[in-house]
Amino acid sequence: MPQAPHRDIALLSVSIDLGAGRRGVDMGPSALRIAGIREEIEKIGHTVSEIGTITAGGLETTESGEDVLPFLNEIYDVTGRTRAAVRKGLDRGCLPLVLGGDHSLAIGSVGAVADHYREQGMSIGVIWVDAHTDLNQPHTSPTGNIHGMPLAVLLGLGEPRLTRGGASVRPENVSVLGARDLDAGEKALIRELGVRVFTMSEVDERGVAACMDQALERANDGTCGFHLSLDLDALDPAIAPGVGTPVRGGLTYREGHLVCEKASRSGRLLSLELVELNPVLDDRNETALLGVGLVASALGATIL
Ligand SMILES: [Mn+2]
Repeated sequence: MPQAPHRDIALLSVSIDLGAGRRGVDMGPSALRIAGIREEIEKIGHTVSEIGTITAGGLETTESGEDVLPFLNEIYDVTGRTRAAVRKGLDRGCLPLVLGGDHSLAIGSVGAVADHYREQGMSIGVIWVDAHTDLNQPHTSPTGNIHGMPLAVLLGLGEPRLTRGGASVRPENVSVLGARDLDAGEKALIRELGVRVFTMSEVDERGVAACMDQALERANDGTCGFHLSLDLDALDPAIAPGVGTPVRGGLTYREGHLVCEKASRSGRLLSLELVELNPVLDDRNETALLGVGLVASALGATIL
């Protein structure tokens, strides 16, 4: 197996939990740093550049607003700042790694990566590893929480302030892996758009390797590479208790690692993020440590 080539990793913390229904994921980036994320990346042989810490207003002191979508204004602002920071990392030739924070931040991170490559005449794919599909729209969401909507936004659907009037990715280049808790509106949208969802049933049936290979094929078909969005709730809550919205029946430790190892081995990874870590619900930072290991695998750490 070839070693991952040396990269300069642009590390960005986005402390936000306003898109989630419960508090705590804003502390995710701190927990990941305590778990040694920088050191683990450097151990692989990469260098790390800090490109900033983005902090959302506190829930108690931020206007929720009168919109259907709670905290839309603040989330719009945070995703805008995330977008700018990730662009800065890409302009420097770095591979962006974003630490969250709730999944709404992906609107900014993936948006930035798509913009960056679109300006060079290229498009990107997305592999979304998640217990949910995050394909809700304001009219289909049972909660209104924006962290259930980012993938729809990236496909150009939903609140116009968040989509900024366009799509960042094409449905044929998007796959969700690990899903097991979908809302009715999301199921309808999946059929309508042709987004490929590798459910946990399919992972059980066919094996995670076959599913990930197919996700990689889609993500790389006609694109310059792909973004990997890792929601820690994709992993089974037995090994990842520190997440905001745990759902039973998730990926095992090794399945999670194999997904990340395959992402690395493809040689086509453009950027990634690790989101939805909730230290308040975690047990001695074990979910953060798990997340650090997954990121290391995605960036080229190998067993042998
Ligand atoms: Mn998610």
